Amino acid sequence: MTPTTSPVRVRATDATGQPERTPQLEALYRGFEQQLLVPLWTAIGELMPAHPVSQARPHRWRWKDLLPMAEQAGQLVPVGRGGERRAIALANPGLGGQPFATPTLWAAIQYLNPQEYAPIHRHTQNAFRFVVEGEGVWTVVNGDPVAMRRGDFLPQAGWHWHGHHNRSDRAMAWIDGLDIPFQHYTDATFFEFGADEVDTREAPQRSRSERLWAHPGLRPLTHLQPTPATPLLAYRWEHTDRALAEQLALEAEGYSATVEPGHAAVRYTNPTTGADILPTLRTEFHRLAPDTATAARSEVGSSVFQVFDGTGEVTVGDSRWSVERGDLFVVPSWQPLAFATEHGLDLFRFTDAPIFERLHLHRSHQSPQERAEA
Ligand code: GTQ
Ligand code: FE2
Repeated sequence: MTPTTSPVRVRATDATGQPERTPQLEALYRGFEQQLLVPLWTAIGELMPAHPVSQARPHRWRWKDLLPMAEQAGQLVPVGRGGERRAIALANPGLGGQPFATPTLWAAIQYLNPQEYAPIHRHTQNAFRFVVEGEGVWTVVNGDPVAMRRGDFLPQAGWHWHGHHNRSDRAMAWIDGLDIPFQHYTDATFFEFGADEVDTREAPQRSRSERLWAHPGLRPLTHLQPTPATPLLAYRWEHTDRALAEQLALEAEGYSATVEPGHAAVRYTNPTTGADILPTLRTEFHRLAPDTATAARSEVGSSVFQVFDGTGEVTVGDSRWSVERGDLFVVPSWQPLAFATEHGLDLFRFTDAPIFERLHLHRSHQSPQERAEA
């Protein structure tokens, strides 16, 4: 084939790699737009930064602002079929008003009045509840009623039927964590309605799942197949609390049992695999002893924390907040996170780390700098 144009000398680009905007180039760019095309050289800075730069921003929500609004919703908004849940989601200020705490994680406060039901449904989204105060609600997962009390962590795998029932004469609030944003972006979601009422004629303190699985290190021989989500539906506060107290006690006795000085931590795991409780969600509990400061750490993937007890200072990137019981805050991908506490701090954490680990995209970095000032 004979070339119809003679070879051109491409003009030099500027410091950001952009060619000089000649009239011909402007016409080409308009053509790209009309044909729905985008050249890499104008987009590469945002698409391929040197390290993760999240649209999500560090943000803190105070429990003392959230809880009264949930109570008001309890007065004004019924729970029933269609709306499904009286759950109010944290909307990250960097994510355009969507009800997403981070690009992958949903975090909400849910509220049930005395004797109220949240009807049964199921969805592919993985979920859990964590209780910072109160009791009296049973969450019924595939027909197994699970009591919810302060400090309990209650995972609930995708596609399991579930509804909630407040059997007490006091309202109860708790937090929900789900992978709603991740499944939304990736078009992976399915949903089905179940029964309108939640059967809690039987409402034991211990669920059937705990009777089968909550015996440390003991696997029922009837259940030797690994399952992708944990079969244990409640991780009770007494166990979490004791595990953390013992880590700190061992450290004080001269055995190094903490992740760093004064910082005890546990991960909730699936007893059939030892891995994370749910395929897309990691959950942990961290306890900082009084007068502890942690080193700044960055990680690929995002986290949501809820303060369970105590007070302290949290630094996430350029943000710094004082936090107290019930407060929630988000840590976007690769933003350095550090804590300092004078009186001690108990923190519940959930993250999307299993997604990144499975895809071999996980990285972390501990800042070589001094620990934060206590
Ligand atoms: O309790 O089943 O916060 O399906 C969001 C979606 C809670 C729940 C949420 C849900 C639920
Ligand atoms: Fe649900």
